[in-house]
Amino acid sequence: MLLKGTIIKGIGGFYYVDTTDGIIECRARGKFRKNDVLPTVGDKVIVETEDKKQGSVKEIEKRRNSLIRPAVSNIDTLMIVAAITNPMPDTSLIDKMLVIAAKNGIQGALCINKIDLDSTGEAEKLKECYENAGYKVFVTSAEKGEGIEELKATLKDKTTAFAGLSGVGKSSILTIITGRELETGDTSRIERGKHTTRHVELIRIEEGYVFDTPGFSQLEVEDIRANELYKYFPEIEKCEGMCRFRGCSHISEPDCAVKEALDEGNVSQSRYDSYVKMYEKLKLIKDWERGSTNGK
Ligand SMILES: Nc1nc2c(ncn2[C@@H]2O[C@H](COP(=O)(O)OP(=O)(O)OP(=O)(O)O)[C@@H](O)[C@H]2O)c(=O)[nH]1
Ligand SMILES: [Mg+2]
Ligand SMILES: [Zn+2]
Repeated sequence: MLLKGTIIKGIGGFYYVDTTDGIIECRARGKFRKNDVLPTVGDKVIVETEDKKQGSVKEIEKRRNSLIRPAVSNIDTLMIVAAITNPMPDTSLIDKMLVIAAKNGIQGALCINKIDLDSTGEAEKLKECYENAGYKVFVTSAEKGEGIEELKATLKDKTTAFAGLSGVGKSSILTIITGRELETGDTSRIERGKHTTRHVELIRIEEGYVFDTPGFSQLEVEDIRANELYKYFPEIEKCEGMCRFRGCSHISEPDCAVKEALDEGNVSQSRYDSYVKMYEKLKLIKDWERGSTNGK
């Protein structure tokens, strides 16, 4: 028989598909590999099964979107989680993730966790920086249970992937939100380079879905032309058409509206630095080298 479902987890060549008849363990059939489409957690699929326990993925429905890091598909929001400390916020990584989300038509948002460890008001500064850039920002402490209700409210009727550095508290937050005991790890383990969450997992909550994903720190933005990068920085995009030169790179040209916004504090230095760093890297990539990072 054929059943419709959603891939909620993939481990060791098996995919676990949530259907109205329960969770079915599936081995992906060869043809998807040949087509270069790897089943991804979040995929809507059709499963063939005899006993409603084991089966095989027969078809993958066309995706709304997909990301490689974290490997998820069909999401509404990428909730980037950062910690005040242990580990320190990596704004360069956050900005790259926001660009990749926007490029794929996914809403980006930020969750600043571990605010119980904030002794210098760092959380407020970070919040202001990203709110000024146009993003929704949540401030939480999974340890103390603070800010979780506000965060939960934004997940309603949406599919949200939680992503970010290892140890920021993604699984800790999602343990509270889902009521599921997700594995969390102490920070000494993370300092040794060990991630706690090893697999992407899609979890149904009362009104919506959330993904817990493994932490990562390396990420490259490649499939964007340098001269289009500004579109994925909302506060820079606002300046479009206001510079003296058309096609201004907003880096070294005179009378640049973005540089003015930077001087006036309407574009933050760290966001601008991220823009410049990404721009310089993207400029080195030739068009023919630009592979698609979407959908495969
Ligand atoms: N002080 C404090 N510690 C926290 C908070 N949230 C999580 N932690 C701790 O941080 C450590 C890492 O938390 P995890 O939830 O495993 O982090 P993760 O982001 O899921 O990490 P990976 O699965 O490796 O990507 C654990 O020891 C948590 O107890 C918080 O709000 N405050
Ligand atoms: Mg985790
Ligand atoms: Zn400019």
